[in-house]
Amino acid sequence: MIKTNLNYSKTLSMVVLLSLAILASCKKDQDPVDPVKPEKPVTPATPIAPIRPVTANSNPYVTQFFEYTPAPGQFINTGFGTAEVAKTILKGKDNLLTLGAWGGYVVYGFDHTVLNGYNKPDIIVFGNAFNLFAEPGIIWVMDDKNGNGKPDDTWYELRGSKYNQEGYVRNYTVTYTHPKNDTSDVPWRDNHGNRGYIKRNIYNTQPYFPKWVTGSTYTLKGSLLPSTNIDDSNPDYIISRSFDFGYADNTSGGDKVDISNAIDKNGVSVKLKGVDFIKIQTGVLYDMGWLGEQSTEVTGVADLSIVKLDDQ
Ligand SMILES: [Ca+2]
Ligand SMILES: [Ca+2]
Ligand SMILES: [Ca+2]
Ligand SMILES: [Ca+2]
Repeated sequence: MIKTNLNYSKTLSMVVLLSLAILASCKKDQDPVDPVKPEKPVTPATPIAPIRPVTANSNPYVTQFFEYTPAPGQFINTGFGTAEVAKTILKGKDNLLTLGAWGGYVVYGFDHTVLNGYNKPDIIVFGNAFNLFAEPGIIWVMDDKNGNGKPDDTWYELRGSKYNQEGYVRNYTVTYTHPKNDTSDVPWRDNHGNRGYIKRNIYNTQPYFPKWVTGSTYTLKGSLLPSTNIDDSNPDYIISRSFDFGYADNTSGGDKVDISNAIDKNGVSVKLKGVDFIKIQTGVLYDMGWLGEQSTEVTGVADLSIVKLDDQ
């Protein structure tokens, strides 16, 4: 508080000094005028999140697991879709986690603050995308503003190439309903009046609705990406192209994203010095026939400034 007040006084005195300087530069034959007062009170700057610097012991990969809330999907409740599996993603990129259909997400933290390097990407998210088979996921970041080590501050979406393009919807929600029996498709409805099913396939016979979700429904929230990447005109050869940039599970070899693309809930750019937490969320809602639902996968998340990559 004291610091904020000091900053406030400092800012105010800067404004007054500046006003005086402008006055001093005016011609002497002008009438003296009162020092210019700002039209609005100067708002103290929002508190700056504490930076946890990189040290010799810092891990380039995420080291903390906070939450796994997938949407229903063909690999949920299997060795690719439980909270236990989500933990195996930490400190490397050797395991595979699926987030299920649209809106499913996972939250991780770094053991240091990932700084926003000027004019360059800062984080790499590894998935299992390959040529003509992308399942783009939206990446959200958070700085630990209150410094308590928990992701309880504000999430900022990282704007990717489909931001504000046709088919992109912010403040989107989907409610999934527990089917009457575990061998049924999972019904969903969104907040735009659409309905559908996360359909079962012959390859995966376990329940697709997360077993640990209690209650008959749950609702996921986020931003919807267009499904314009998918071409299922030939059901035997369904393809799902990569978007240009900015999403998880989008290109083979990992997707590099820039913290400078952070936007707030109104879509306004946010300047972040660095981030401590990351959330990855399936972005496309689409049933790809025998291939199952579009579902983002994550195999690892790393700080580009300290990770050693094979291609570097
Ligand atoms: Ca950057
Ligand atoms: Ca916090
Ligand atoms: Ca998938
Ligand atoms: Ca995938």
